[in-house]
Amino acid sequence: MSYKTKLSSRDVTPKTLWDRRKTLKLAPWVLFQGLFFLPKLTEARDTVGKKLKSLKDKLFSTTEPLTAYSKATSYNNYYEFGTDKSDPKKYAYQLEIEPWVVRVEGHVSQPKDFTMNELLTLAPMEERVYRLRCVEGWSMVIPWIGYSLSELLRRVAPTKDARYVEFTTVYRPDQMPGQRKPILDWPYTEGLRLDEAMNPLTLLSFGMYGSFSPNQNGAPVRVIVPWKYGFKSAKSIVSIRLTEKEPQTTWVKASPKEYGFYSNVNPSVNHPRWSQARERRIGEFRKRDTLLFNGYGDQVAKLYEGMNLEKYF
Ligand SMILES: Nc1nc2c(c(=O)[nH]1)N[C@H]1C(S)=C(S)[C@@H](COP(=O)(O)O)O[C@H]1N2
Ligand SMILES: [Mo]
Repeated sequence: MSYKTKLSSRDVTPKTLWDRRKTLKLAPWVLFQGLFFLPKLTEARDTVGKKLKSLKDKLFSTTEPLTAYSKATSYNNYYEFGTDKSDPKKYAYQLEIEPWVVRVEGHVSQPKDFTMNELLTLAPMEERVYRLRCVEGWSMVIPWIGYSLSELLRRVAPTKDARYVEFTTVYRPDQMPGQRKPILDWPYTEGLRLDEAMNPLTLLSFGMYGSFSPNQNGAPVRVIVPWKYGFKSAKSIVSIRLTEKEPQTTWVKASPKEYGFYSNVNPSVNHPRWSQARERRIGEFRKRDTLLFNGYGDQVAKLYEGMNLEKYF
């Protein structure tokens, strides 16, 4: 395999974040110049990162046209930065992603704090073009970069009591304006059953479109669970805990009638406020039919054999 990285944690610092600091030094001058310089400041806030090398995966990748990078990075749900779809891109630069440590704990034989450098070199990076569908009815096709979460979980050796995995997003109200309001019960947590987490489709992701992910898309590390509604794919993760009991999740706590623990994409089980039968692919005008398990049934339908998917929604 041609994979090689010797990335230091410095490499995770997006170049333009550094540029931003430089730009801020010029702030008094810019203010003096007047308002028409402001768009430039906003531009400099973008946290688009450095290139991140990967091998192209064909097995799991869709060949559908990609969502435009500009759309995928500016129309997001990341409530820690606000509930508006444009808030994450506006405010996510405030999150400091270096240094970063992910604690893997709970029912594992070898709990460990992983540094970003350890995570970035743990397994070969793959580019996987996945669909991600939001429960609100929009979807995107994104070339994510990462490797199967199972690579990480295998290394900590889950014990026989480990049946679920809980993901926790960073809690930093000083850097995340949405966390200063009681929008959700912070920090954001999500969960999967262990066999779902070990399914090769479940991606631990560091980048997209050939580069490290911008903050609004979950930098420096997140999961992508492409057969479930978008909110199952937790961003900016600091803890991965293996548990015996089904973990409480933020959305189930917020509204158990609307959000279930499983949240598998299912066109025949509607959300109380939204039909799940169809979806709008960002960048397209006409709606398309939503597919069971978001089209990943071949890989994941067997996980739910014999389960009533209306009860376990
Ligand atoms: N921590 C955290 N993770 C989150 C969210 C959030 O509000 N906070 N929103 C989720 C939802 S609803 C969606 S649709 C996806 C969107 O991922 P993307 O911005 O990378 O497209 O992120 C998910 N992960
Ligand atoms: Mo979503």
